[in-house]
Amino acid sequence: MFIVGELINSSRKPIKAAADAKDSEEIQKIARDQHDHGADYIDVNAGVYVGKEAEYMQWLIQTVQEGVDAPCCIDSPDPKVVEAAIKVHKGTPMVNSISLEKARYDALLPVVANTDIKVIALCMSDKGMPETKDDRVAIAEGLINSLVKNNVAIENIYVDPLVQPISTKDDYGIEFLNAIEAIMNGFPGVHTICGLSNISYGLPERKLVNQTFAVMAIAKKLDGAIINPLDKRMMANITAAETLIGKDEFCSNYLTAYREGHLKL
Ligand code: THG
Repeated sequence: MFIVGELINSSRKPIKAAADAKDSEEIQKIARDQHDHGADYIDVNAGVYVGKEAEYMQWLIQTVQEGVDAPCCIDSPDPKVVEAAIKVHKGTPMVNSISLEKARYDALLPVVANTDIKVIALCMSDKGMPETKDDRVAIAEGLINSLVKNNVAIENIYVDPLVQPISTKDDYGIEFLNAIEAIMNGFPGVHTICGLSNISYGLPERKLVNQTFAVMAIAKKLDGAIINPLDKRMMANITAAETLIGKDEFCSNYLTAYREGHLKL
C-alpha cells in the first residue's frame, strides 16, 4: 500500500499553531514521525491561509524537507499554489490533485505532462461531486485517457474516486467501493487512492469507521491511502488486509510487521 501521511494539514489546530509561529521543529517532528511509521509521501495542505496559501505552502514544504528525506504530496485545488510548491520541492513530488473541472485541468495538465510527477486524479467535474459508481468511473475514464494521451505514465496516475460521508447518504460507501473495483479492473496499471476519513464525517468513533472502510476498500484493490500513519490499528489492518487479498507472498510482510511489533495493539 502506498501511504500518504495526512497530518501536515493547516486545518488541524496543532499545524495551524505551528505554522502561525513558524515553528519548524514542530512541523519537522510530525513529518518525521509519519515517515518513520511508514508514510511514503507527506501530504502538505495550507488551505486555511486564504490569500497566502502559496507562501505558507512553500514554507511548509521547505520545512518538511529540511527535516525528513521524503517527498511531499502537494495538496491544493489551486494550480498556482501547486506550481509555487513544485518550485521549492526537492525530488519528484505528488500533485494533489488534478480533476476534470476545466480550469483546474487546463492549468495543471502542462505541469504534469512529460514528467515523472505522480498525480492524484480526483473524480470531480464542473457538474460537481459524483454520486454513483458510474459517475465516478466516467470521470476517471476521462481523466485517465487524457492524461495518458498527454504522456503521463499510467503508473503515475492515482485515481481518487472521492469518498463522501456515509452519514449524508446510505449509498456513499458502496458506490465508492464499487468504483474502486471498476477502475482497478478497467484500467490496468493505474493506481487508486483516497482520503479515507471523509467516510466517517459526522459520526462518533470515527477511527472505527475509517479502519473498517480501509479493509473493505483494500478488498476491492485500493492500493493507496491518505491516512494518519500514527494510527496503529489502521496500519495493522492494512498489513493484514493486503496479506488476505494475496499481495503478500508467503505472508512475509505480515510476519515482518509482527516481528517488528507493529501488530500488537
Ligand atoms: N482526497 C484527496 N486529498 C485530500 C482528501 C481526499 N486531502 C485532504 C483530506 N481529504 C485528507 N486529509 C486529512 C487530514 C486530516 C484529517 C482528515 C483528512 C483528520 N485528522 C485527525 C485530526 O485532525 O485530529 C487525525 C486523524 C486520526 O487520528 O485518525 O481529521 O479525500 N486527494
